[in-house]
Amino acid sequence: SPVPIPEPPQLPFLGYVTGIDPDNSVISFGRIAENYGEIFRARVPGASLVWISTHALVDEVCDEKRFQKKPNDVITQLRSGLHDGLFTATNDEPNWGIAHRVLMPAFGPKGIRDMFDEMKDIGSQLALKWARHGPHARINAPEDFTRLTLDTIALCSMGFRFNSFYSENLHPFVNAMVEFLLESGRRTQRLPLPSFVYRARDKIYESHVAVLSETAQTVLNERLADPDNDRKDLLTAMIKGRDSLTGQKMSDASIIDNLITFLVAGHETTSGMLSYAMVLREALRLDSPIPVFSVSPAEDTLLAGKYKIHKGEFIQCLLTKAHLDPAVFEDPTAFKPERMLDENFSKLPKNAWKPFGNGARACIGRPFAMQEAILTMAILFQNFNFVLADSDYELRNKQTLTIKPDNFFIRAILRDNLD
Ligand code: MNH
Repeated sequence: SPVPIPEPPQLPFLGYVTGIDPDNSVISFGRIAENYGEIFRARVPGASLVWISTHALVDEVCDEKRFQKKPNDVITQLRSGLHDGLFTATNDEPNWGIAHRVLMPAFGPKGIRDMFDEMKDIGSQLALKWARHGPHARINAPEDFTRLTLDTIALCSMGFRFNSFYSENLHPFVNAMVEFLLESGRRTQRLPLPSFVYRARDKIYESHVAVLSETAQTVLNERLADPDNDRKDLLTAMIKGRDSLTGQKMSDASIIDNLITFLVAGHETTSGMLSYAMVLREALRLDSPIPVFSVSPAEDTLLAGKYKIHKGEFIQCLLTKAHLDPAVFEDPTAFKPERMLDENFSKLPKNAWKPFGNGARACIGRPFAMQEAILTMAILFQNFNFVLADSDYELRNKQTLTIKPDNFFIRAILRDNLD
């Protein structure tokens, strides 16, 4: 029989808005989870969220017959720039299916292998920069990894060079994207005040969105004007590909949405993973760059046979907790890469490691991200030894939209490769 889902007390009208740190909402919800256990319900203005924190519950909601992705508040905000692109689309929007079927082959083993040389090109730029800075320079690792991942996804997916390692001033797209992501996050935490209060912010937000779409439109136009270009990249796949189900081509608007989607979804995440890493799977378990994914039941249902969840309600899979479930991981907060060696990894219980989300709506860029990260790690460890720039540094996480280490500086010492 149903048992009530615990619900922290809330202020009238404002939901939890005032109790949640808008710059660190995931950490705030994580704290609530520590007090309330495997499940709690939180009402925010206009929505009811059920937060789950154990492997068993996450495993249950990964059953796509009962639960499907439902874009949460943050993802819904991102639609002002990304519309019905792959990441932000709802399951029933036709452009999701079309883009998914057109792009899946391009993200297959051959497509990703063909990107190797261009990934190496950007990785070498990073290594050269660190080598020339010398062993004493304080390197802001997350920042340089962000240059790397942004340049890599832009070059590999659309043949566009941001040249972030060489330019004094980054391309306007970069600032527009960063501000767009930050403000999208802040918009989810807005107080229910009259809209004029936010008008100035909204105007700036719209100008950033315009820069994103104008840049993508320019990249598309240049490619269309250059029919002899024989690059086999994601942009070509989108221009030439046909949906295997309907025979349709992707519309220009959908191509632009997905170009921006790749730049957005493809750089912060991978850069976060690299910043935490040595050893990628364990880094993703302890610090998932996307720490929450959201699903929703198609019908009223009982979770664990006892928690009543209503149709349409959000279920927030809180990976910052579920990835630390002691029922699955011994000594769960310890960094033990050996637990992710292939022979152990393949024995993990189903759905115990979900940094790339679930099912049909899981990350399409996973093989891209893993090849890029492994290649970069190889280049870096072949050439450098690393030390913390601040020997007493303790890891703190900072949330933008994704999670990255805060204030994390390293020094890169060239290895003597002659012996
Ligand atoms: Mn990625 C979806 C994590 C790298 C493009 N990505 C997702 C989801 C997670 C995720 C989690 C599911 C979100 C949800 O359920 O709402 N992604 C990552 C991580 C990395 C990453 C942890 C790196 C590490 N992602 C990349 C890269 C690209 C990319 C690189 C592009 C090349 N991701 C996407 C797209 C989607 C997605 C596109 C949406 C897929 C879909 O729903 O069809």
